[in-house]
Amino acid sequence: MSNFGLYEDRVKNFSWSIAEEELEYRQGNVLNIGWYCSDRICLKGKAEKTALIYEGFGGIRKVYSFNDIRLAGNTIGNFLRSIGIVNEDRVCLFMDRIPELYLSFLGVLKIGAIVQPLFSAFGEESLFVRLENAQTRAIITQSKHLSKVRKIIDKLPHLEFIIVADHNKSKKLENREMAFSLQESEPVEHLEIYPTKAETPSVLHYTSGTTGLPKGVKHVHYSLIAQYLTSKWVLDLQDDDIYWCTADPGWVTGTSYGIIGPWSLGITQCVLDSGFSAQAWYKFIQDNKITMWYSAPTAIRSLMRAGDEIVKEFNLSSLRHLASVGEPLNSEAVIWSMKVFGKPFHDTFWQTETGCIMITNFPGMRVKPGSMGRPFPGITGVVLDPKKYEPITETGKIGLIAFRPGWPSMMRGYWNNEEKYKNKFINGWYLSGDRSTIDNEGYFWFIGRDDDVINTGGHLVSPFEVESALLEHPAVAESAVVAKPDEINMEVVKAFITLKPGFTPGPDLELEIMNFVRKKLSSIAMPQAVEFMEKIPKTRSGKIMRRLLHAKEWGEEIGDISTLEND
Ligand code: 6R9
Repeated sequence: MSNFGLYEDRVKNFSWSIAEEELEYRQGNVLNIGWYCSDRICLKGKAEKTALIYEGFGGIRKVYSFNDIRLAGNTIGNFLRSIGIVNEDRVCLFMDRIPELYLSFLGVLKIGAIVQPLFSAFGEESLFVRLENAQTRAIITQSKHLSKVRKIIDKLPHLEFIIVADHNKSKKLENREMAFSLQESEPVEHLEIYPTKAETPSVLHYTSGTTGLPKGVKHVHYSLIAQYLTSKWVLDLQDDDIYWCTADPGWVTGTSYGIIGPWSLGITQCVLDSGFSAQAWYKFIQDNKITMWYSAPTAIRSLMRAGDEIVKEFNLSSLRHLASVGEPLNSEAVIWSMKVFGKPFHDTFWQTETGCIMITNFPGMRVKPGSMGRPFPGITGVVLDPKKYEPITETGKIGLIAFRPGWPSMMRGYWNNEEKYKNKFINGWYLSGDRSTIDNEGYFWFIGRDDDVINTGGHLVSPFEVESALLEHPAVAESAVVAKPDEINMEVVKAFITLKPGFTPGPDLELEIMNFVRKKLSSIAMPQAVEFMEKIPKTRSGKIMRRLLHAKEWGEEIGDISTLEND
């Protein structure tokens, strides 16, 4: 077989109608992701097949069949409808990775409302800007996260319903709060599915850019077509697989490939919601006989650091296929996985905006450690000259990764931000904002982002958002935030700060400032390092010169500083 195996055949004979036919979808018909992920699988004779295996803290384990998730989706959908939630209302899911999160996802979609999943680790400020931007009407959360919602509720007149999924009856609920218990509700056998069409909005994911507030990436139900086919062909999901996607649904990987892809294929999937440790992860794979594992480079690097010996304490022979996403997957990690698991992690490159995997090491194709692979069949991916915005034909030259729009799961817009959306396109290309080279066999080699966004452990953090949060601290006069190199997370957040008169730099203030950002935004966005400065370097027009600080952190050439403001 050639280096590319099945890949070239699939490229040659490709059409998205392959997925449409397999899903028995005809253009113009009703298309509802919630229905496809549960009701349809039951109708195909898999009602009793396990859909979800959940393990939480303290060894709690729950198992749901496809019929169980169908009923739960109906019950939640019915409840939301009963309180007045209608199609296209935004319903935020703000929960840890408990089963209710996954089941509510289906319920919201079934009634035609839009799901807005957010990390439960978010602090009140991160939560507020996203709920305000989306004008969210309802939020489903847990008691433990209620205090964060209560802090911002007065500033959110559109947020009419705060639904608590695990309410303890001895505690008093406040205005707009209500309890909803799935266990105590009568299961709803028949729910009228809202007749969503291909272009009806489905999921709203927030992602961070360099400037401005986070953007709401709008997806539609038609995204299913691409998420289904990429799950089948790239993640190689097969009927008897036990699949584990380690991503939180607050991140697009946790919805496209942690809910929609696998369930639309009728695959059994596992969720582990008990934090990270090499021991716990290997045990989870062993106990559940996981066959397909989709994870991220930071986790893989942490496992590498835990060492090879610990791997031998577990029986991981069930593993058949491995894949990774979110950050550059270094060649060492691929080589290590060959050594300890006997198979490589297959890198996949994509974005919240693309909704599905775009560039990948296709199963059967020769993996070149350190390369992201080649575009998924049907995807036209190129690197563009950064000045002319035309495809670079020379191999090995750095350009901007761009795609020809038109695949089913492409975002349909940024929520209420037409201008930012328009700026993502040029000469008929969608600009990813990343840089890469392409080698003589068409493999993409990631170089870096083309903006200042920080990718820490796979999470995108906007320097602007952290700078804004820092400015709210009483001691901070000015701040500039850049990425700092880190062995495990690749990048972490570093803040340069000038202080207001009367404040003295020191470790106590440093900790206080770090904690301040953690509470406001999240532990992910919290600066891992703080450096106090006399003056923040700025351009003559007053823009923070992050590039200069970044170069200093990474020991790189500083380049042109002619626009640097003088004293
Ligand atoms: C799915 C997801 C997108 C950004 C993307 C790029 C980085 C993703 C990558 C990768 C190198 C890979 N990224 N996959 N970098 N190699 N295989 O990650 O979505 O959170 O929107 O991030 O992540 O910079 O532009 P999102």
